[in-house]
Amino acid sequence: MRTQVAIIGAGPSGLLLGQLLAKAGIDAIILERQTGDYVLSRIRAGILEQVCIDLLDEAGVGVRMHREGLVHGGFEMLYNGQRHRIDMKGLTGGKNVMVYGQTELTRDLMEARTQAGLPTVYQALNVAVHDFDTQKPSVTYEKDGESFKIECDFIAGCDGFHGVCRASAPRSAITEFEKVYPFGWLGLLSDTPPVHHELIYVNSPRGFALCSQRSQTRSRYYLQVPLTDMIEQWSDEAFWQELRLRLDDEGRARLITGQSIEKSIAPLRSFVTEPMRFGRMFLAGDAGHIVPPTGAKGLNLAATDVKYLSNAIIDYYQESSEAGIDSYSARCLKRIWRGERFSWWFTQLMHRFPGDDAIAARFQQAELDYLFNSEAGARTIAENYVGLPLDFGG
Ligand code: RFL
Ligand code: PHB
Repeated sequence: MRTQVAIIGAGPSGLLLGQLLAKAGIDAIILERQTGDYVLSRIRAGILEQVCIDLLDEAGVGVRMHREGLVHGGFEMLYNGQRHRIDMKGLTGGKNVMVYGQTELTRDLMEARTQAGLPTVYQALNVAVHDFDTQKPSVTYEKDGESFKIECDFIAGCDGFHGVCRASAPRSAITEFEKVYPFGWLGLLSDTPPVHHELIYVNSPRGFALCSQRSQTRSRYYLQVPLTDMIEQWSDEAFWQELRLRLDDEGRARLITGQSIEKSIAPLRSFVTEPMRFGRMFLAGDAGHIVPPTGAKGLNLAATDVKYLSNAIIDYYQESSEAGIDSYSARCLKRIWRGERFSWWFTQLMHRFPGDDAIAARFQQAELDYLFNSEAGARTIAENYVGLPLDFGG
């Protein structure tokens, strides 16, 4: 088999890349280890930046998103029993974000791929990448007990944090930066109306909580929990009880609880790989970097990696130019580090850290006080939350 671009991973990064390349008439095959249903069952991101919305439109998969997604112009922060609204739209000259679940976005991309008759191999096992330091890379895999080889011009590693592509890069050529946080997020999805029409980020003495949503009838809530907690310890009732304790009176009065549809614990990590290109293999999305979810940046950074990569590959074929390929890694990393910094900062601000002393609590309090009472402070958080434009300066 031969293709121009072998894409490893059919998460949002791989599927979006496949779509953008197909629009430009470039062939790609996607190899995915799991089944399509499994990919759709992972409940993850919920917030799309404008840049990401624009990319989905460009890929031709934005129709349902615009119909069903909820546009948000602000969010609330709850601290010390008081709520403070960050007026994103007002503070950024009219920018919003969109509430639209990663599951839905992935489903839209999958359907567009199927409709266009583009090839995706699900349950591709033992995927291995070869010779990406030459002009003739290839990928091998097994499916239903048979072995296959794909020859290609480029390999796109869109295979997430536990994928094979980053792991196959020569150790001497790679630098990894990592910070693991001493807690996780316990998430619960339920078919209940959200407690508030906008998101609420909560810093309470019992730890962080987040009230998010997927629609006007579906809620997504998170609680900061110790890393040692097991999901079996958290009945739905225990979750709701703990959430109530972290909310304010208004939140407690309005909270509607119900049976969970999904419940899981995710660890929090900041992680960056440098570089993101190894010869003819590129990393994109979670394969190259992870942020703690507090800033809602992971999927958005993945989408912009994919945009830079698709432009670079299109320029290679259409303009015979390698300039985009050569600058891919540096271009992505500049944006990624900005997202990493914000996500780390917002995580530090909103969580209770084990072993924190009295002075750490006062620093947090003073910083929140600054954000709530200074327009410059509020604008800093708003500007970062709505995200950078695709071609940001500085
Ligand atoms: P994915 O989604 O992990 O997809 C990678 C795919 O590659 C496959 N794969 C392989 N296939 C073949 N062979 C192999 N050897 C393979 N190894 C792996 C996997 O099965 C998988 O299908 O990475 P991708 O596409 O880069 O997408 C990244 C996003 O999923 C991620 O950044 C976001 O979910 C992060 N995130 C959020 N991002 C936002 O922008 N806004 C949010 O509001 C937000 N909330 C979140 C989040 C992530 C969370 N968790 C669980 C970490 C909330 C949470 C709780
Ligand atoms: C979500 O809805 O899953 C979500 C929203 C905002 C975040 C993280 C996760 O910061």
